[in-house]
Amino acid sequence: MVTYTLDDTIAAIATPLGQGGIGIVRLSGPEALAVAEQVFTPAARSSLEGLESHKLVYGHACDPQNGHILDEALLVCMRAPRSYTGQDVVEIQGHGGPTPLRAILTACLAQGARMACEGEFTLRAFCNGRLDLAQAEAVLDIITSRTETALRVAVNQLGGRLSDEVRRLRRGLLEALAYLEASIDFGEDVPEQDLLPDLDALGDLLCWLLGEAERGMVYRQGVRTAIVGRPNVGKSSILNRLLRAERAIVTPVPGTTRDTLEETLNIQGVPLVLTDTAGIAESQDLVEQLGIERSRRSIAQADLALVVFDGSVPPGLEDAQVATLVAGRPAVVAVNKSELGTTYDYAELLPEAPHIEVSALTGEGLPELEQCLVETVFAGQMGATEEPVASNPRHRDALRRAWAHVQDAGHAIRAGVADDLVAIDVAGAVDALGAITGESASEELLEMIFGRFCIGK
Ligand SMILES: Nc1nc2c(ncn2[C@@H]2O[C@H](COP(=O)(O)OP(=O)(O)OP(=O)(O)O)[C@@H](O)[C@H]2O)c(=O)[nH]1
Ligand SMILES: [Mg+2]
Repeated sequence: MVTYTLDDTIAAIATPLGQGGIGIVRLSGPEALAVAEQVFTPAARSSLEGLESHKLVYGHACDPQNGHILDEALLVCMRAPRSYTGQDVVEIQGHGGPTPLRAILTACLAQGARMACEGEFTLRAFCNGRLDLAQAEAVLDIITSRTETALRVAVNQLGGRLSDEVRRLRRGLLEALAYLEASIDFGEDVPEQDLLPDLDALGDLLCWLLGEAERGMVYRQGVRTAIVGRPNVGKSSILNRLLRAERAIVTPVPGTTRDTLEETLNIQGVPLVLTDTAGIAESQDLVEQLGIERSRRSIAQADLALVVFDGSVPPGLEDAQVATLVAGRPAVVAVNKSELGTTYDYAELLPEAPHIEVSALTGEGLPELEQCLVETVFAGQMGATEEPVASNPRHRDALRRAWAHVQDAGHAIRAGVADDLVAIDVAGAVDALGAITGESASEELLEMIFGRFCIGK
Protein backbone atom coordinates (compact mmCIF):
# COMPACT_ATOMS: atom_id res chain seq x y z
CA MET A 1 0.00 0.00 0.00
CA VAL A 2 1.42 3.35 -1.02
CA THR A 3 0.77 6.26 1.33
CA TYR A 4 0.92 9.78 -0.01
CA THR A 5 0.89 11.78 3.20
CA LEU A 6 4.13 13.59 3.89
CA ASP A 7 3.29 15.12 7.23
CA ASP A 8 3.89 12.19 9.54
CA THR A 9 7.26 10.68 10.42
CA ILE A 10 8.15 7.25 9.08
CA ALA A 11 10.72 4.76 10.32
CA ALA A 12 12.20 1.49 9.07
CA ILE A 13 15.29 -0.67 9.23
CA ALA A 14 17.14 0.37 6.06
CA THR A 15 19.73 -2.41 5.95
CA PRO A 16 19.10 -6.12 5.22
CA LEU A 17 17.96 -8.13 8.21
CA GLY A 18 20.93 -10.36 8.77
CA GLN A 19 24.17 -10.20 10.66
CA GLY A 20 26.60 -7.56 9.44
CA GLY A 21 29.03 -4.88 10.52
CA ILE A 22 26.43 -2.20 11.00
CA GLY A 23 22.69 -1.74 10.53
CA ILE A 24 20.70 1.42 10.09
CA VAL A 25 17.32 2.57 11.35
CA ARG A 26 16.10 5.45 9.25
CA LEU A 27 13.53 8.13 10.07
CA SER A 28 12.02 10.73 7.76
CA GLY A 29 9.50 13.46 8.48
CA PRO A 30 8.94 16.60 10.50
CA GLU A 31 9.35 14.80 13.84
CA ALA A 32 12.39 12.74 12.86
CA LEU A 33 14.77 14.53 15.17
CA ALA A 34 12.23 14.76 18.00
CA VAL A 35 11.67 10.99 17.87
CA ALA A 36 15.40 10.33 17.64
CA GLU A 37 16.05 12.52 20.68
CA GLN A 38 13.88 10.23 22.77
CA VAL A 39 15.76 7.06 21.79
CA PHE A 40 19.33 8.31 21.42
CA THR A 41 21.59 9.66 24.14
CA PRO A 42 24.70 11.43 22.85
CA ALA A 43 27.90 10.75 24.78
CA ALA A 44 29.54 14.16 24.59
CA ARG A 45 26.60 16.56 24.73
CA SER A 46 23.48 16.93 26.79
CA SER A 47 20.99 16.78 23.95
CA LEU A 48 20.60 16.72 20.17
CA GLU A 49 19.23 20.24 20.12
CA GLY A 50 21.02 22.49 17.64
CA LEU A 51 22.76 19.49 16.11
CA GLU A 52 24.58 20.34 12.90
CA SER A 53 23.25 18.71 9.74
CA HIS A 54 25.27 15.87 8.15
CA LYS A 55 27.51 15.39 11.23
CA LEU A 56 27.94 12.05 13.00
CA VAL A 57 27.32 11.93 16.75
CA TYR A 58 28.46 9.07 18.97
CA GLY A 59 26.22 7.79 21.74
CA HIS A 60 23.77 5.10 22.76
CA ALA A 61 20.36 4.02 21.59
CA CYS A 62 18.23 3.69 24.72
CA ASP A 63 14.76 2.48 25.57
CA PRO A 64 12.97 5.65 26.76
CA GLN A 65 10.56 3.58 28.88
CA ASN A 66 13.23 2.28 31.28
CA GLY A 67 16.48 3.92 30.18
CA HIS A 68 18.11 0.60 29.24
CA ILE A 69 20.87 0.86 26.65
CA LEU A 70 19.81 -0.97 23.48
CA ASP A 71 23.04 -0.58 21.55
CA GLU A 72 26.09 1.58 21.09
CA ALA A 73 25.30 3.76 18.09
CA LEU A 74 26.07 6.68 15.81
CA LEU A 75 23.47 9.18 14.73
CA VAL A 76 23.36 11.52 11.79
CA CYS A 77 20.72 14.09 11.01
CA MET A 78 20.24 15.35 7.46
CA ARG A 79 18.02 18.38 7.59
CA ALA A 80 15.46 19.25 4.92
CA PRO A 81 15.82 19.85 2.07
CA ARG A 82 19.33 18.37 1.84
CA SER A 83 18.37 14.73 2.40
CA TYR A 84 17.29 11.67 0.42
CA THR A 85 13.59 12.36 0.95
CA GLY A 86 13.84 16.14 0.99
CA GLN A 87 12.54 16.04 4.61
CA ASP A 88 14.43 15.88 7.89
CA VAL A 89 16.07 12.46 7.90
CA VAL A 90 17.77 10.82 10.87
CA GLU A 91 19.79 7.63 10.62
CA ILE A 92 20.77 5.67 13.69
CA GLN A 93 23.60 3.27 13.00
CA GLY A 94 23.77 0.36 15.38
CA HIS A 95 25.50 -2.98 15.22
CA GLY A 96 24.25 -5.10 12.32
CA GLY A 97 21.96 -7.69 13.84
CA PRO A 98 18.20 -8.14 13.70
CA THR A 99 17.69 -7.93 17.48
CA PRO A 100 19.38 -4.57 18.22
CA LEU A 101 17.91 -3.01 15.09
CA ARG A 102 14.39 -4.22 15.86
CA ALA A 103 14.75 -2.89 19.39
CA ILE A 104 15.78 0.57 18.11
CA LEU A 105 12.96 0.57 15.55
CA THR A 106 10.41 -0.47 18.16
CA ALA A 107 11.55 2.39 20.42
CA CYS A 108 11.15 4.88 17.52
CA LEU A 109 7.64 3.57 16.79
CA ALA A 110 6.71 3.87 20.46
CA GLN A 111 7.75 7.55 20.29
CA GLY A 112 5.26 8.30 17.52
CA ALA A 113 6.96 7.34 14.28
CA ARG A 114 4.95 5.21 11.85
CA MET A 115 6.33 2.07 10.21
CA ALA A 116 7.25 2.96 6.61
CA CYS A 117 5.64 1.17 3.64
CA GLU A 118 7.62 -0.34 0.76
CA GLY A 119 9.58 2.32 -1.06
CA GLU A 120 8.07 5.11 1.01
CA PHE A 121 11.36 6.98 1.54
CA THR A 122 11.89 7.06 -2.22
CA LEU A 123 8.23 7.96 -2.77
CA ARG A 124 8.72 10.96 -0.48
CA ALA A 125 11.80 11.94 -2.49
CA PHE A 126 9.59 11.77 -5.61
CA CYS A 127 6.72 13.73 -4.05
CA ASN A 128 9.16 16.41 -2.87
CA GLY A 129 10.62 16.73 -6.37
CA ARG A 130 14.05 15.39 -5.33
CA LEU A 131 13.77 12.62 -7.93
CA ASP A 132 11.48 12.18 -10.90
CA LEU A 133 9.84 8.82 -11.52
CA ALA A 134 12.52 7.49 -13.90
CA GLN A 135 15.18 8.41 -11.34
CA ALA A 136 13.24 6.72 -8.55
CA GLU A 137 13.03 3.57 -10.66
CA ALA A 138 16.78 3.81 -11.25
CA VAL A 139 17.30 3.44 -7.50
CA LEU A 140 15.63 0.03 -7.65
CA ASP A 141 17.63 -0.87 -10.77
CA ILE A 142 20.87 -0.04 -8.96
CA ILE A 143 19.92 -2.34 -6.10
CA THR A 144 18.93 -5.22 -8.40
CA SER A 145 21.55 -4.77 -11.16
CA ARG A 146 23.23 -8.01 -12.18
CA THR A 147 26.19 -6.76 -14.18
CA GLU A 148 28.43 -3.71 -14.09
CA THR A 149 26.95 -2.48 -17.35
CA ALA A 150 23.42 -2.71 -15.95
CA LEU A 151 24.69 -0.80 -12.92
CA ARG A 152 26.19 1.97 -15.07
CA VAL A 153 22.93 2.29 -17.03
CA ALA A 154 21.00 2.65 -13.76
CA VAL A 155 23.48 5.15 -12.29
CA ASN A 156 23.21 7.30 -15.43
CA GLN A 157 19.44 7.10 -15.19
CA LEU A 158 19.56 8.21 -11.56
CA GLY A 159 21.77 11.09 -12.68
CA GLY A 160 18.96 12.20 -14.99
CA ARG A 161 20.31 11.21 -18.40
CA LEU A 162 17.08 9.57 -19.60
CA SER A 163 14.90 12.17 -17.89
CA ASP A 164 16.77 14.98 -19.70
CA GLU A 165 16.15 13.38 -23.08
CA VAL A 166 12.50 12.70 -22.29
CA ARG A 167 11.92 16.25 -21.02
CA ARG A 168 13.53 17.73 -24.12
CA LEU A 169 11.17 15.66 -26.27
CA ARG A 170 8.19 16.54 -24.16
CA ARG A 171 8.99 20.25 -24.32
CA GLY A 172 9.16 20.08 -28.12
CA LEU A 173 5.78 18.38 -28.22
CA LEU A 174 4.26 20.87 -25.79
CA GLU A 175 5.36 23.71 -28.07
CA ALA A 176 3.62 22.01 -30.99
CA LEU A 177 0.55 21.48 -28.81
CA ALA A 178 0.52 25.14 -27.76
CA TYR A 179 0.52 26.20 -31.41
CA LEU A 180 -2.28 23.76 -32.27
CA GLU A 181 -4.43 24.91 -29.39
CA ALA A 182 -3.89 28.59 -30.24
CA SER A 183 -4.84 27.94 -33.82
CA ILE A 184 -7.97 26.03 -32.72
CA ASP A 185 -9.01 28.90 -30.44
CA PHE A 186 -8.01 31.91 -32.53
CA GLY A 187 -8.00 30.48 -36.09
CA GLU A 188 -6.72 32.91 -38.69
CA ASP A 189 -5.21 35.28 -36.10
CA VAL A 190 -2.41 32.82 -35.37
CA PRO A 191 0.40 32.96 -37.96
CA GLU A 192 0.56 29.67 -39.81
CA GLN A 193 3.37 27.30 -38.86
CA ASP A 194 4.51 24.04 -40.47
CA LEU A 195 4.77 21.49 -37.63
CA LEU A 196 6.01 18.65 -39.80
CA PRO A 197 9.78 19.26 -39.66
CA ASP A 198 9.65 19.49 -35.86
CA LEU A 199 7.45 16.42 -35.50
CA ASP A 200 9.72 14.44 -37.82
CA ALA A 201 12.79 15.43 -35.80
CA LEU A 202 11.02 14.50 -32.55
CA GLY A 203 9.96 11.18 -34.13
CA ASP A 204 13.61 10.42 -35.02
CA LEU A 205 14.74 11.16 -31.49
CA LEU A 206 11.97 8.94 -30.10
CA CYS A 207 12.97 6.17 -32.45
CA TRP A 208 16.57 6.39 -31.26
CA LEU A 209 15.48 6.30 -27.61
CA LEU A 210 13.31 3.26 -28.33
CA GLY A 211 16.34 1.45 -29.78
CA GLU A 212 18.28 2.42 -26.66
CA ALA A 213 15.55 0.95 -24.45
CA GLU A 214 15.52 -2.32 -26.41
CA ARG A 215 19.31 -2.57 -26.12
CA GLY A 216 19.22 -1.62 -22.47
CA MET A 217 16.68 -4.28 -21.61
CA VAL A 218 19.20 -6.90 -22.70
CA TYR A 219 21.59 -5.72 -19.99
CA ARG A 220 18.88 -5.34 -17.41
CA GLN A 221 16.97 -8.58 -17.87
CA GLY A 222 19.49 -10.84 -19.54
CA VAL A 223 19.06 -13.02 -22.61
CA ARG A 224 17.35 -16.36 -22.16
CA THR A 225 19.49 -18.79 -24.09
CA ALA A 226 18.46 -22.44 -24.56
CA ILE A 227 21.20 -24.96 -25.35
CA VAL A 228 19.56 -27.54 -27.59
CA GLY A 229 20.53 -30.54 -29.69
CA ARG A 230 20.06 -34.28 -29.92
CA PRO A 231 21.38 -36.47 -27.08
CA ASN A 232 25.13 -36.82 -26.56
CA VAL A 233 26.30 -34.02 -28.86
CA GLY A 234 27.97 -32.24 -25.91
CA LYS A 235 25.39 -29.65 -24.78
CA SER A 236 26.21 -30.05 -21.10
CA SER A 237 29.94 -30.09 -21.85
CA ILE A 238 29.61 -26.74 -23.67
CA LEU A 239 27.58 -25.31 -20.78
CA ASN A 240 30.31 -26.33 -18.34
CA ARG A 241 32.99 -24.82 -20.58
CA LEU A 242 31.11 -21.52 -20.89
CA LEU A 243 30.55 -21.39 -17.13
CA ARG A 244 34.11 -22.52 -16.44
CA ALA A 245 32.65 -24.93 -13.89
CA GLU A 246 31.54 -28.55 -13.77
CA ARG A 247 27.92 -27.57 -13.38
CA ALA A 248 26.07 -30.18 -15.46
CA ILE A 249 26.66 -33.92 -15.40
CA VAL A 250 28.43 -35.20 -18.50
CA THR A 251 28.56 -38.89 -19.46
CA PRO A 252 28.95 -40.88 -22.67
CA VAL A 253 25.40 -42.17 -22.10
CA PRO A 254 22.82 -40.46 -24.34
CA GLY A 255 19.99 -38.97 -22.29
CA THR A 256 22.17 -37.85 -19.38
CA THR A 257 20.42 -34.50 -18.93
CA ARG A 258 16.80 -35.13 -18.11
CA ASP A 259 15.68 -31.92 -16.51
CA THR A 260 16.42 -28.36 -17.56
CA LEU A 261 19.19 -26.58 -15.66
CA GLU A 262 19.65 -22.82 -15.53
CA GLU A 263 22.77 -20.73 -14.91
CA THR A 264 23.69 -17.10 -15.64
CA LEU A 265 26.81 -16.32 -17.60
CA ASN A 266 28.22 -12.83 -18.03
CA ILE A 267 29.77 -12.23 -21.46
CA GLN A 268 31.08 -8.69 -21.98
CA GLY A 269 28.51 -7.35 -19.54
CA VAL A 270 25.60 -9.18 -21.16
CA PRO A 271 23.91 -11.64 -18.78
CA LEU A 272 23.08 -14.82 -20.69
CA VAL A 273 20.67 -16.98 -18.76
CA LEU A 274 21.71 -20.38 -20.11
CA THR A 275 19.38 -23.36 -19.95
CA ASP A 276 20.82 -26.81 -20.54
CA THR A 277 18.12 -29.08 -21.86
CA ALA A 278 17.48 -32.78 -22.44
CA GLY A 279 18.61 -34.00 -25.86
CA ILE A 280 15.80 -34.07 -28.40
CA ALA A 281 15.09 -37.59 -29.71
CA GLU A 282 12.33 -40.15 -29.84
CA SER A 283 12.40 -41.86 -26.47
CA GLN A 284 10.56 -44.70 -24.78
CA ASP A 285 11.66 -43.58 -21.34
CA LEU A 286 8.93 -41.58 -19.59
CA VAL A 287 11.30 -39.32 -17.62
CA GLU A 288 13.31 -38.65 -20.74
CA GLN A 289 10.14 -37.84 -22.69
CA LEU A 290 9.11 -35.29 -20.06
CA GLY A 291 12.58 -33.76 -20.21
CA ILE A 292 12.32 -33.49 -23.99
CA GLU A 293 8.96 -31.79 -23.69
CA ARG A 294 10.60 -29.27 -21.38
CA SER A 295 13.36 -28.62 -23.91
CA ARG A 296 10.75 -27.84 -26.54
CA ARG A 297 9.20 -25.37 -24.14
CA SER A 298 12.61 -23.86 -23.35
CA ILE A 299 13.17 -23.22 -27.04
CA ALA A 300 9.79 -21.55 -27.32
CA GLN A 301 10.49 -19.28 -24.34
CA ALA A 302 14.11 -18.48 -25.20
CA ASP A 303 15.35 -15.25 -26.77
CA LEU A 304 18.20 -17.16 -28.37
CA ALA A 305 18.98 -20.84 -29.15
CA LEU A 306 22.47 -22.26 -28.93
CA VAL A 307 22.15 -25.32 -31.17
CA VAL A 308 24.76 -28.04 -30.74
CA PHE A 309 25.61 -30.61 -33.42
CA ASP A 310 28.21 -33.39 -33.21
CA GLY A 311 30.63 -32.62 -36.04
CA SER A 312 32.36 -36.00 -35.73
CA VAL A 313 29.38 -37.80 -37.23
CA PRO A 314 27.18 -36.88 -40.20
CA PRO A 315 23.89 -35.02 -39.62
CA GLY A 316 21.02 -37.32 -38.72
CA LEU A 317 17.27 -37.23 -38.56
CA GLU A 318 17.25 -35.99 -34.97
CA ASP A 319 19.54 -33.08 -35.87
CA ALA A 320 17.10 -32.12 -38.61
CA GLN A 321 14.25 -32.25 -36.06
CA VAL A 322 16.16 -29.88 -33.79
CA ALA A 323 16.78 -27.51 -36.71
CA THR A 324 13.07 -27.50 -37.52
CA LEU A 325 12.19 -26.59 -33.94
CA VAL A 326 14.63 -23.69 -33.93
CA ALA A 327 14.06 -22.43 -37.49
CA GLY A 328 13.08 -18.79 -37.73
CA ARG A 329 14.41 -17.91 -34.26
CA PRO A 330 17.65 -16.14 -33.38
CA ALA A 331 20.23 -18.94 -33.12
CA VAL A 332 23.93 -19.72 -33.02
CA VAL A 333 25.15 -23.17 -34.09
CA ALA A 334 28.09 -24.86 -32.35
CA VAL A 335 29.48 -27.79 -34.33
CA ASN A 336 31.16 -29.68 -31.50
CA LYS A 337 33.94 -32.27 -31.12
CA SER A 338 36.12 -30.47 -33.69
CA GLU A 339 39.33 -31.90 -32.21
CA LEU A 340 38.37 -35.32 -33.59
CA GLY A 341 39.31 -33.85 -36.96
CA THR A 342 36.47 -35.34 -38.97
CA THR A 343 34.14 -32.35 -39.04
CA TYR A 344 31.10 -33.11 -41.16
CA ASP A 345 29.21 -30.43 -42.99
CA TYR A 346 26.22 -29.04 -41.05
CA ALA A 347 25.89 -25.91 -43.20
CA GLU A 348 22.53 -27.02 -44.57
CA LEU A 349 20.94 -27.15 -41.15
CA LEU A 350 19.95 -23.63 -40.03
CA PRO A 351 21.88 -21.93 -42.86
CA GLU A 352 20.81 -18.45 -41.71
CA ALA A 353 22.49 -18.87 -38.28
CA PRO A 354 26.26 -18.47 -37.79
CA HIS A 355 28.09 -21.81 -37.42
CA ILE A 356 31.13 -22.05 -35.14
CA GLU A 357 33.35 -25.12 -34.85
CA VAL A 358 34.16 -25.85 -31.23
CA SER A 359 35.57 -28.55 -29.01
CA ALA A 360 34.14 -28.68 -25.50
CA LEU A 361 36.93 -31.15 -24.74
CA THR A 362 39.89 -28.86 -25.58
CA GLY A 363 38.15 -25.46 -25.36
CA GLU A 364 38.97 -24.70 -28.97
CA GLY A 365 36.51 -22.27 -30.60
CA LEU A 366 34.88 -21.30 -27.28
CA PRO A 367 36.03 -17.63 -27.31
CA GLU A 368 34.69 -17.33 -30.87
CA LEU A 369 31.42 -18.89 -29.73
CA GLU A 370 31.08 -16.36 -26.89
CA GLN A 371 31.79 -13.47 -29.25
CA CYS A 372 29.25 -14.80 -31.72
CA LEU A 373 26.58 -15.13 -29.02
CA VAL A 374 26.97 -11.50 -27.99
CA GLU A 375 26.98 -10.30 -31.62
CA THR A 376 23.79 -12.23 -32.32
CA VAL A 377 22.11 -10.70 -29.27
CA PHE A 378 22.87 -7.23 -30.61
CA ALA A 379 22.26 -8.14 -34.26
CA GLY A 380 21.80 -4.94 -36.22
CA GLN A 381 22.84 -2.79 -33.28
CA MET A 382 26.58 -3.34 -33.29
CA GLY A 383 28.94 -0.45 -33.00
CA ALA A 384 26.91 0.93 -30.11
CA THR A 385 29.65 0.72 -27.51
CA GLU A 386 28.32 3.24 -25.02
CA GLU A 387 25.92 2.00 -22.40
CA PRO A 388 22.30 2.48 -23.39
CA VAL A 389 20.30 5.46 -22.11
CA ALA A 390 17.19 3.44 -21.21
CA SER A 391 16.63 -0.13 -20.09
CA ASN A 392 13.21 -0.43 -18.52
CA PRO A 393 10.31 -2.20 -20.30
CA ARG A 394 7.87 0.33 -18.85
CA HIS A 395 9.85 3.16 -20.42
CA ARG A 396 10.11 1.22 -23.68
CA ASP A 397 6.31 0.83 -23.79
CA ALA A 398 5.74 4.52 -23.05
CA LEU A 399 8.24 5.51 -25.76
CA ARG A 400 6.43 3.22 -28.19
CA ARG A 401 3.11 4.86 -27.38
CA ALA A 402 4.62 8.32 -27.78
CA TRP A 403 6.21 7.34 -31.07
CA ALA A 404 2.95 5.93 -32.45
CA HIS A 405 1.14 9.18 -31.53
CA VAL A 406 3.82 11.33 -33.18
CA GLN A 407 3.63 9.18 -36.33
CA ASP A 408 -0.17 9.51 -36.36
CA ALA A 409 0.04 13.27 -35.86
CA GLY A 410 2.43 13.50 -38.83
CA HIS A 411 0.11 11.41 -41.03
CA ALA A 412 -2.86 13.53 -39.98
CA ILE A 413 -1.11 16.80 -40.89
CA ARG A 414 -0.04 15.38 -44.25
CA ALA A 415 -3.62 14.28 -44.91
CA GLY A 416 -4.88 17.80 -44.10
CA VAL A 417 -6.84 16.68 -41.05
CA ALA A 418 -8.21 19.42 -38.76
CA ASP A 419 -5.93 20.81 -36.03
CA ASP A 420 -8.08 19.59 -33.14
CA LEU A 421 -7.60 15.96 -34.22
CA VAL A 422 -3.85 16.44 -34.65
CA ALA A 423 -3.80 17.95 -31.17
CA ILE A 424 -5.28 14.78 -29.68
CA ASP A 425 -2.32 12.76 -30.94
CA VAL A 426 0.26 15.30 -29.86
CA ALA A 427 -1.35 15.42 -26.40
CA GLY A 428 -1.26 11.60 -26.30
CA ALA A 429 2.49 11.68 -26.96
CA VAL A 430 3.01 14.34 -24.27
CA ASP A 431 1.12 12.16 -21.82
CA ALA A 432 3.05 9.01 -22.68
CA LEU A 433 6.37 10.79 -22.09
CA GLY A 434 5.05 12.31 -18.87
CA ALA A 435 4.40 8.80 -17.59
CA ILE A 436 8.14 8.08 -17.80
CA THR A 437 9.25 11.01 -15.67
CA GLY A 438 6.08 11.10 -13.58
CA GLU A 439 4.44 14.36 -14.72
CA SER A 440 1.46 12.29 -15.79
CA ALA A 441 1.59 9.20 -13.60
CA SER A 442 -1.57 7.73 -12.10
CA GLU A 443 -1.76 6.66 -8.47
CA GLU A 444 -2.09 3.11 -9.69
CA LEU A 445 1.19 3.38 -11.56
CA LEU A 446 2.98 4.86 -8.56
CA GLU A 447 1.61 2.08 -6.39
CA MET A 448 2.91 -0.51 -8.82
CA ILE A 449 6.36 1.05 -9.00
CA PHE A 450 6.96 1.84 -5.33
CA GLY A 451 5.35 -1.41 -4.20
CA ARG A 452 8.34 -3.22 -5.73
CA PHE A 453 10.80 -1.54 -3.40
CA CYS A 454 11.75 -3.00 -0.08
CA ILE A 455 10.74 -1.42 3.20
CA GLY A 456 13.40 1.06 4.29
CA LYS A 457 14.23 2.21 0.75
N1 LIG B 1 35.74 -35.95 -28.29
C1 LIG B 1 34.89 -35.09 -27.73
N2 LIG B 1 33.95 -35.56 -26.90
C2 LIG B 1 33.09 -34.67 -26.35
C3 LIG B 1 33.16 -33.29 -26.64
N3 LIG B 1 32.16 -32.67 -25.97
C4 LIG B 1 31.50 -33.63 -25.27
N4 LIG B 1 32.06 -34.84 -25.52
C5 LIG B 1 31.63 -36.13 -24.98
O1 LIG B 1 30.35 -36.44 -25.46
C6 LIG B 1 29.59 -37.16 -24.47
C7 LIG B 1 28.26 -36.46 -24.21
O2 LIG B 1 28.51 -35.20 -23.63
P1 LIG B 1 27.37 -34.38 -22.88
O3 LIG B 1 27.92 -33.03 -22.63
O4 LIG B 1 26.85 -35.17 -21.74
O5 LIG B 1 26.29 -34.33 -24.03
P2 LIG B 1 24.77 -33.81 -23.95
O6 LIG B 1 24.48 -33.25 -25.28
O7 LIG B 1 24.59 -32.96 -22.78
O8 LIG B 1 24.00 -35.18 -23.79
P3 LIG B 1 22.53 -35.44 -23.16
O9 LIG B 1 22.46 -34.74 -21.86
O10 LIG B 1 22.52 -36.91 -23.03
O11 LIG B 1 21.54 -34.95 -24.15
C8 LIG B 1 30.48 -37.22 -23.23
O12 LIG B 1 31.14 -38.45 -23.22
C9 LIG B 1 31.47 -36.09 -23.47
O13 LIG B 1 32.72 -36.33 -22.82
C10 LIG B 1 34.20 -32.84 -27.53
O14 LIG B 1 34.35 -31.65 -27.83
N5 LIG B 1 35.02 -33.79 -28.04
MG1 LIG C 1 23.38 -33.10 -21.17
